[in-house]
Amino acid sequence: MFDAFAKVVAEADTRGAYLSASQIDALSSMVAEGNKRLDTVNRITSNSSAIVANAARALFDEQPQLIAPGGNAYTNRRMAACLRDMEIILRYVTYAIFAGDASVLDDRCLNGLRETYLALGTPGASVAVGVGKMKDAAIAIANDPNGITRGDCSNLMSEVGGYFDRAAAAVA
Ligand code: PEB
Repeated sequence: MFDAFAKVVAEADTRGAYLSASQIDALSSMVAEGNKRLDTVNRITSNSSAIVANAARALFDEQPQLIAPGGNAYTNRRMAACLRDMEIILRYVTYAIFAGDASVLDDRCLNGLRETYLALGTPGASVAVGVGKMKDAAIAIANDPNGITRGDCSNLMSEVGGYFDRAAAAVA
């Protein structure tokens, strides 16, 4: 598991090189913009229940077969497992945002997840749709200019979107 700093150090070390000026510049701007990152993690974390519940509702509206008898989220046990899975994925996305690196998401959440869903008979494509809905909600909440110092968060929001896309692509 890496964060953005450890990733750069590991990369330089495999080359036996000092950190390059561009690597230092990139990390120095990450530090300078760090409050945006922490605010983003904080906003997503404190709205996580709503993000998960609304995404699941929207998914089941679009794909009612999931909650019909015989569906993959039918019965409270499967519904609970489904909500729990979405919560786990969102939690790892917040870790990746915090670390500025996807490796924690890859190694601890996404690795083998497609195979798990295949084995369970859970439709990965539907999970991916749910993740996409969490992405939209998370970005809307994180990027809301109200109640916070205003600034340009476009790079950070595309980074955030990238983590959700990565999760969706891993199971689709
Ligand atoms: C992954 N999900 C399920 C299981 C596992 C995961 C390992 C099997 C064990 C169990 O049932 O608890 N666990 C989960 C995860 C990590 C982990 C992400 C990462 C670290 O450790 N059903 C639907 C939707 C979808 C869904 C499409 C969006 O209709 C999910 C939610 N996951 C779902 C369901 C089950 C499951 C298990 C329904 C239960 C499947 C079953 O028992 O039939």
